[in-house]
Amino acid sequence: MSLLVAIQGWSPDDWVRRFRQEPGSPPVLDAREPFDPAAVRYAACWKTPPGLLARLPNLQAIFNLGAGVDALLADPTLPAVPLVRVADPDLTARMTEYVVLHVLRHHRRVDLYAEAQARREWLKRDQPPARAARVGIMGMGVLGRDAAGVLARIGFRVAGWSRRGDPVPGVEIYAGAEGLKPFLARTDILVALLPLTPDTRGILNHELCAGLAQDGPLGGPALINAGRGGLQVAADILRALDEGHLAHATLDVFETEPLPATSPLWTHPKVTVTPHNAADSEPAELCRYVVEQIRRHEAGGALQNVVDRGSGY
Ligand code: NDP
Ligand code: OXD
Repeated sequence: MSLLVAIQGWSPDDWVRRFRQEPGSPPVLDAREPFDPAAVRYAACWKTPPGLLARLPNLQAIFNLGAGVDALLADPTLPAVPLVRVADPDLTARMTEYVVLHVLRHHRRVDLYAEAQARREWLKRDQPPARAARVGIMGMGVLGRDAAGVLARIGFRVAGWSRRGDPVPGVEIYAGAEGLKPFLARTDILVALLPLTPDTRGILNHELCAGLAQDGPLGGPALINAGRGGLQVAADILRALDEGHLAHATLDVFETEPLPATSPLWTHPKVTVTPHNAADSEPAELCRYVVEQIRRHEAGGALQNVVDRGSGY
C-alpha cells in the first residue's frame, strides 16, 4: 500500500520529501515518475490532472492538500472514494492573518494616508472605532468562523452568511438566499470565504456589490475575496468600483491563475491583487495531517473532514 503524491501548480519536491520523512508514512510514490497504479492506496493531491486518479484500482481515499476541492471535483472521472480536505490550525491562522490585515487596512484608511504621504500632505480624517464598522463574512466554515472570532475581539460588528445558518457565538448569522440581501445591506467590509460550487459561482457580481451598505463610515464598502476566483465576476467588480458602489476590492484569487498580465485588475487604482497566498498549505503541517488520517483509517477509525460530494464542499 502506497501514497501517491500527485501535485500540479505547486512544486511537488518539498511535499514528496516531507511525506517520505514523516514518521509512519506509507511508501511514497511520485506521480512524475513511473509507478504501479495497483500499488496506490492513497493519493495526496493538488490540481491533479483529470483522469489520473481513475487509473488507480485500489485507491481507498483521496487527500486534497488544500481546503477547497473545486479543482478535484471538476474531474468527471474522480473515483467515488472518500475525498478528504484540509481543515488545519496552521492554514486557518494564516487565513485569519490575511483577513484581519485587509479589513484593518480598509478600516484604518491605509491607502488614503499612503497617497497623502506621497503628496507630503498632513491629511487628517475622523477615524471611527472598530465598533462603528460592520464586517460581513460570506462562508462561516472553518476559516470564516476563525476570522469572525478575531475580528469580533478587535471590536468589529461581525455578521456571517452561510447555507444552513448554524449559530456562531458573538456573530449575527444570516442564511440562504433570503438572508443574503439583509446581510449585504448591513455590511461595510465584505469578506468572501466561500467554496466554489455550482451555487456560489459568480455570486460576487454587480448586484451583490450594489447591495452592500452605502451609508457606512468608511467612504464606501470594500470587498475582500480570498475564497475562489470563480466566485467573482471581474467585470462587475470593476464596474461597481467605477460607479462608486465599491470603494476597494482586495482579491487573492482569480478565475485564471496566475492572473494574466492583460487583466485590468492589475492596474485599477482601487484594486489590490495578491497571488493566491492568503493561506498557503505548509507541507510540514499537512503531511503530518494526512499521515495521521491514514494511520487512523488503517486502524479502523473514521476519516475526518470528508467532503460532501452532493454540496461540493
Ligand atoms: P468550509 O467547508 O469549512 O466552509 C464553507 C462555508 O461556506 C460554510 O459555512 C458553508 O455553509 C458556506 N457555503 C457553502 N455554500 C454556500 C452557499 N451556496 N450559500 C451560502 N453559504 C455557503 O470551508 P473553509 O472555511 O475551510 O474554506 C472556505 C474556502 O476558502 C475553500 O473552499 C477555498 O476555496 C478557500 N481557501 C482559499 C485559500 C487561499 O489561500 N486564498 C486557502 C484556503 C481556502 P454551511 O456552514 O451552511 O455549510
Ligand atoms: C486552499 C487553497 O484551498 O490554498 O487551501 O486555496
